Amino acid sequence: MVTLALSKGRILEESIPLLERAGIVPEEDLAKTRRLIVGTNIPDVQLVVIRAADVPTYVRYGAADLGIAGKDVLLEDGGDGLYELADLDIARCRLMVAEPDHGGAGAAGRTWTRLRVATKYVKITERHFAAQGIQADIIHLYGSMELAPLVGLADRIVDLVSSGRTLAANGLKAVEHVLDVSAWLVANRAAMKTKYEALRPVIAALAGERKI
Ligand code: PRT
Ligand code: MG
Repeated sequence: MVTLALSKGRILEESIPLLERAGIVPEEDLAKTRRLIVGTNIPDVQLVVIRAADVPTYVRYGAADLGIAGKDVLLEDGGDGLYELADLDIARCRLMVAEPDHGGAGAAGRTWTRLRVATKYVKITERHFAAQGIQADIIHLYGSMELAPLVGLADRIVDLVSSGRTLAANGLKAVEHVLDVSAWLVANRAAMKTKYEALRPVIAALAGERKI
């Protein structure tokens, strides 16, 4: 059995047409089903649909042989035990540093001195600022980073931007580019040795070389 882990949410939306082009047809509508394990038209291929941030963990431990995950999630995870096989060129966006358009609430009444940055991407953000010689205090949030500078929780945020509408709607502007992001096909390192014959056609189909 080959198990492919898919990221829920916006990567899933773009993974569905990718599977279709690869000739892999899920037995249930992935956008609607409540099942977490879904079989496919290929007898030895099954899908698991999980939180985006959990994909590297499933693949690392071999609970899934293959996975589709954003480069943002992979870099933050560190990628131990994984091979990054192919850029699937879906779910494209940019990881950016952003700040209030007009100075913001943080600056005036604030009691802290060091730069405060709110983000879901603690490791990537630490590395980004350290590379510029800036010691930033990183505030770890799980979502809605755009709110943090508006209520004086942080000076800046590091978050994903695609159309730019979310930043604009909250009076923020992108000031630095951190990383170009897209979803990648990843594999468990051990499975690439022990199950290569089974994985090969699935990898080739997903990477767009030939239908399964
Ligand atoms: O539910 P969970 O907490 O696990 O994740 P989530 O709800 O934050 O995001 P989800 O599951 O929909 O997908 C996350 C993955 O999609 C990321 O890891 C990226 O690889 C990829 N991706 C691509 C994006 C975006 N584009 C994106 N624009 N993930 C999030 N966004 C958000 C961004 O955080 C911001 O709030 O969309 C907003 C900005 O969009 P614009 O168009 O207004 O600029
Ligand atoms: Mg979500």
